[in-house]
Amino acid sequence: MSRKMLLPGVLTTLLALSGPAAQAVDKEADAMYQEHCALCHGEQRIGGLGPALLPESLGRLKKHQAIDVVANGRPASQMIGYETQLGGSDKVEQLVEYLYTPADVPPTWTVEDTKATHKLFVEQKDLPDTPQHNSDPLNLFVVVEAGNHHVTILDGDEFEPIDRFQSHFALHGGPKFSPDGRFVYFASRDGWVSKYDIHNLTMVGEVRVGLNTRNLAVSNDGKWVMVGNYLPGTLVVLDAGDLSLVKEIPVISEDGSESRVSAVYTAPPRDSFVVALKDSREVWEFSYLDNPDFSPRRIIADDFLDDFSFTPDYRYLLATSRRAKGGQVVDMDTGKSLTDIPLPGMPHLGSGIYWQRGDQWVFATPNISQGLISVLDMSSWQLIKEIPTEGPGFFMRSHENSKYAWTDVFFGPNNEAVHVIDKQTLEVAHTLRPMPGKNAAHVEFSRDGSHLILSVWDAEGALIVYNAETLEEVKRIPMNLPSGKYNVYNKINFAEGTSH
Ligand code: DHE
Repeated sequence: MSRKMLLPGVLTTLLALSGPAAQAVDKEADAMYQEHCALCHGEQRIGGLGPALLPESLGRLKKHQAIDVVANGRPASQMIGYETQLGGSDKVEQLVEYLYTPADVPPTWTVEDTKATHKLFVEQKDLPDTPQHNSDPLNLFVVVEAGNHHVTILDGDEFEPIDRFQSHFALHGGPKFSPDGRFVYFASRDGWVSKYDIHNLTMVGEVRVGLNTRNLAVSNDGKWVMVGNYLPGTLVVLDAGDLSLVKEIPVISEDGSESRVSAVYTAPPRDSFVVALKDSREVWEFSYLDNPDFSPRRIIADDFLDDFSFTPDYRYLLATSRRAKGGQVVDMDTGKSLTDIPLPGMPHLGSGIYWQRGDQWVFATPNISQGLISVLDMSSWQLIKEIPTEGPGFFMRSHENSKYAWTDVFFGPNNEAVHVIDKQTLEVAHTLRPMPGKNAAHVEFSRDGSHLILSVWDAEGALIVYNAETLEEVKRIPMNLPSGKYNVYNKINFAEGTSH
């Protein structure tokens, strides 16, 4: 089969390009790949029906896991096992080694490629504007199932699924909602952006905007979606209505160097997107009022700022700073760094939350490389406390109606534990081990904060619903690697205690 027959828009572009060979490619493995894998994963390994199989995309999959998938297949997917067809385990290992070797022609992605992938499954005007289900549309949870790449829409009162559908491979970052909560937008690590209608329980459309995507944000006027990419280093603006391409913005710093995008966030009170750049000492802000060209405002930072959280009014940005091996507070109005903050373990900052403690507002975040929660005073930016945990954590959550903040122990031997922290005393009030031996992580509260859902992040895991006050288990729903959960009301209100 000719290369151009498979993915015309994409491959024509790729084949026209050449680049320096990064590493000698194993010709025998390449032949195995072309015979058995290319049809679904693309002849240039950039993905097709199946995910991209490039080192840039496989970073999260350990080689032994890849060997298992190639040999035995992936349950509940179209990926079958290939050990026999390839001729034994040595061949499987040889093929996997090839997948982890950079391509001889560096992959590229262009505006034409994006346009060629754009699909609308249904015309929005043909869909009813009111919910076609009986659940409270604002108390639904969108649950990402990482194990077999599905999404469940869960009723937040009964905790019963009302829909379940396949997602693109490896969704990452929180799905983001239209301001009225009707639509939800997903980004996959492979660059796919999908739009789903929660009122009609139907997928509206999709488009692929890059080869390796970080996350997306939706403007608070509901008009725009901005997506940040590692590969290529671009920001992509889509029309939030039909996902058509509005603009692709190459990320070039003032000194002319290129950068990847770490993450993009919406700052509702500023009517802007704020972008963290991985390889540049700049923060970019895109106002979407009177800025039809989406020209960036460049804030020149003292350091490389990897990832952000914000104060509730979005006046101040809290960033992890590479040089300071901690954090920095940047005043978004003046564009000046205000102060360094002590964040010793390079947190997954988007996970930081804030709450009122007495008459003081505090910001708290887990740290990826140290088992402690950093709690800071949001007016003086002084460290109030480092709360020791049983290991480094990823996520933290609370709700304005709850006296507790929940955090996980994502890494290390104690990852079965979740800590429930008293928001006033800043002490660990309870430590739960919902499924001993299995990683418990990521919590989201219901709209009124009366209940919360915890993921047991395991192939034989579960969603566990707790009463937020008594901490009693209310329900357990078995699930394959449930990861993030997102409550519509909390998300569209940028509620206290949840991620933005
Ligand atoms: Fe995430 C959110 C970055 C690894 C699961 N992650 C985010 C966000 C950023 C980020 C910037 C906030 C954007 C947003 O929500 O729109 N994550 C990174 C990394 O840099 C890191 C450490 C390495 C990487 O390869 O990307 C990383 N993240 C992971 C994982 O290994 C996790 C645990 C599993 C996975 O799916 O890859 C993971 N990240 C998540 C989840 C969110 C997230 C579930 C959304 C959290 C939320 O509640 O909003």
